[in-house]
Amino acid sequence: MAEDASLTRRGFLALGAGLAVAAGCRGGGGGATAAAALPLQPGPMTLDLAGSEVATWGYGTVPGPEIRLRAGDVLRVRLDNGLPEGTTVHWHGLAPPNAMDGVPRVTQVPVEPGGTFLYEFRTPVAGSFMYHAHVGVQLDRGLYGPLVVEPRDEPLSYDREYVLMLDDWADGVEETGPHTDHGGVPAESAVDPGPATVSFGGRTYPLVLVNGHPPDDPPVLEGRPGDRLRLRVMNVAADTGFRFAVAGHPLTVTHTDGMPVEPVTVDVLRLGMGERYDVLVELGRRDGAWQIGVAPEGRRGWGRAVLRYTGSPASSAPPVTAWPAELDGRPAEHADLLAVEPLALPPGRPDRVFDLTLDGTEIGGQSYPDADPLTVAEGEWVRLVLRNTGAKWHPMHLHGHHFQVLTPSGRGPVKDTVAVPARGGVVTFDFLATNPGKWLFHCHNHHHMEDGMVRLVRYGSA
Ligand SMILES: [Cu+2]
Repeated sequence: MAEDASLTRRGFLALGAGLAVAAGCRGGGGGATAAAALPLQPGPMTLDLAGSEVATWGYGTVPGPEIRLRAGDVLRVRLDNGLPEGTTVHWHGLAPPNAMDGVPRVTQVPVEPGGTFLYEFRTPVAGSFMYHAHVGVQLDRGLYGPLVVEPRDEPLSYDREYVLMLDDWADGVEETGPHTDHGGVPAESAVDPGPATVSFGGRTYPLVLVNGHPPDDPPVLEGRPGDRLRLRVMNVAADTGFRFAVAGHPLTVTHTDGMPVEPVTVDVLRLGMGERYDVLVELGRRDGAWQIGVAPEGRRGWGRAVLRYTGSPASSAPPVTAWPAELDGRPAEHADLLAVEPLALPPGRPDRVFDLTLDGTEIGGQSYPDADPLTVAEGEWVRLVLRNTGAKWHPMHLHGHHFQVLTPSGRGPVKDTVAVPARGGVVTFDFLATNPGKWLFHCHNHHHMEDGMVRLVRYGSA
């Protein structure tokens, strides 16, 4: 069971500004003030998957230590590379100065084994973010963690908060295939989603982990009757989109990719890789333990956590594969979501439009690094139209910017990663070119990215 998976709201306030705390991760971990650099130490480690030890790479725990700041604070992290190869850290969803973006060979030279690098930049925008390694296949191991920037004045009221990182996992269990008994769901009871109508990838991932835990050893979220919980749900998987629902409890979406939206209540979230949703969950006047189901899109497998009302017996746990009916219920669609703080777009039309077809792992007919940069000018209003002609969904992520998804309301959600549906799906978004540099625009399917599904957005002196 997960130890100390939450902090109460009061706990946050007591910690004050500028503290990094380890919450929702495995095996504790220390805190450090932001004034001193927080050490982040990637290296080989073992991860206990429900009693089965596997070798992996991580930042000491999986997920790595939570980094928590307040808006306007300076993030100061010293990367001490304990890996046998070069590495970098990317601050997914933040818009740092280009040199701090952590993209190897684009914004920095990878930090060599034994080397050190200081990441240091101000974090003016609040939200739920992630950090992860951005070299080769490192992200596919345990090299990721949550990064939360709290607003100076929190407009939401809630009693407890939990971060839930959803991951597809193969490290140390690959060779056993999907019928593993490594803390996963036994083959005979494996959850089969049926035909693959939605698919974000095609590799084999025997396990789905929630905060580093397989379904046989789920993290437990505690709450008292009447409590309001805030969940920050993050998909850090390499190759898997997920549906996420809590049995018996609707989800009120308050943020997409960290940016506020008008609250809307749904049954289920659908998260492509790199996407995050903040939701509020109202605990009723009841008790018991309720399944939090994490269903991979279009493939076998299953992840879960458990919501337990305080005082309910520890033995009250839902069966491992209990399927919340809400997983088949009403999802949050882009058209449902209204930005609270839309981009400050000028009147008129975009200064520049890129109309890009996603075909296989090409963007606009090109494959990185043999690809032209998308060159814009500083200050421009830029529009990207993405047309997916392939059979896989692609969660497209833009570094260094927040963009606004075009919806009929004219107030679509502000995001940094957006899933473009397969077989003719079209997504259009706008951003303001106010952060000069060389910025990656890529599919957050790790394998697609490695296969060249990347373009650069370039402006300024970069
Ligand atoms: Cu993709």
